[in-house]
Amino acid sequence: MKKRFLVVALVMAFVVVFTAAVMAQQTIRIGEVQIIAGSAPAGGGQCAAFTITNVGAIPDNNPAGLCAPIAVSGLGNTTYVSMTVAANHSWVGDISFRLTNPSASQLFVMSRPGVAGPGGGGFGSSGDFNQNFPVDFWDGAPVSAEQLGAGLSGTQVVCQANGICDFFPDPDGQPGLTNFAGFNGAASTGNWQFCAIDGAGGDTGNIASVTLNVCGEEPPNPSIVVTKTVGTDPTSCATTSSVTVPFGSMVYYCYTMSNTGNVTFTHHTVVDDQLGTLLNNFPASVGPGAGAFFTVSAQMDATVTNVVTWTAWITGTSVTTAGGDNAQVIVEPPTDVSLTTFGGSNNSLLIPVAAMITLLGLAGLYAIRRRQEA
Ligand SMILES: [Ca+2]
Ligand SMILES: [Ca+2]
Ligand SMILES: [Ca+2]
Repeated sequence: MKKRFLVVALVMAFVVVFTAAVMAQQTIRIGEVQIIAGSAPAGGGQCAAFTITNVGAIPDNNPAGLCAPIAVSGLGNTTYVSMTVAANHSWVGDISFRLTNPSASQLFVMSRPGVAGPGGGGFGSSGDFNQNFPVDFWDGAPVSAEQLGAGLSGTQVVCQANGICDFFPDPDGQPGLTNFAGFNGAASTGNWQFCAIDGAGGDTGNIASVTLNVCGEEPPNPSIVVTKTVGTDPTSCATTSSVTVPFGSMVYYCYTMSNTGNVTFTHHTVVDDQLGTLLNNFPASVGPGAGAFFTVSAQMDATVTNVVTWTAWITGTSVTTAGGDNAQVIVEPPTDVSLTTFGGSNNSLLIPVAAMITLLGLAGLYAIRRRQEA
């Protein structure tokens, strides 16, 4: 009989201790996830034109050439480039155009049309450039830049005379890239450099304007800012990260995520080091500039600091990021530690503890009586 009672007493003691241990912060309810509206530029594709004008005279028969920067910004990594040049010159076969991107990759778009290769003999195409008839260079154009001015007389103007105004790049043996697509994938932001080089003495000219048409795409930049707050108002997301409350009070934690990157997150996992996993692979679309929040209510009987980690990602991809924050609840100790104070309206969760302790006491008394009877 003694043994059986001992087991009962041990179980009861365990229940009392366990109940007290989990009562430091009783999770009552996890609120619904709410989306915060907002918008910011996403990392999609976009294009823009960048023009320089009155570029200057091309030094005659000088390999240094006339060079000028073209500032490009706001497009991310390059996905497309084309170039339009408005020039004046009396012998196009003297001229080469070279384009260099911000990371120093270069493309000879045109290299002395009609002169075979660098250092080749002859004088090339004798036609003229006129700024009123600009020429376009782009990958996929119907005619090679090496054919620019081919067949024209020495006084005819390229594009005006034959209607051939579009050319694909042809470095004709010059070092570097072979087409505009060679720039793709590299950062477009920064100074590109355009150079016009005159490779033979005699005829001269200038560059009126150059336009770069650039398309780009921002690389994915997953980024979030996580804020954890706590307060006592059940109807709003608190603005404070620390709160002091009476023993046994209900508090309301608010977990907020702000999307500060350029991707749209689709799923979320939120783990609180004290309250456990609050959201697990939760589906919610949160775009750039938008956000999400939810609240969790908990009844407090001890001071505690919670640390949250919010992980957001795009399902099916490797795009993921995480952020964290903490919040503190300071619990004022009860003014009277006797059992009689546990019955207050704010302390309803402590009633089971009092009941357990009372039961344990009664059981003890019962055991003592049985021992005396034995
Ligand atoms: Ca050539
Ligand atoms: Ca000429
Ligand atoms: Ca010349």
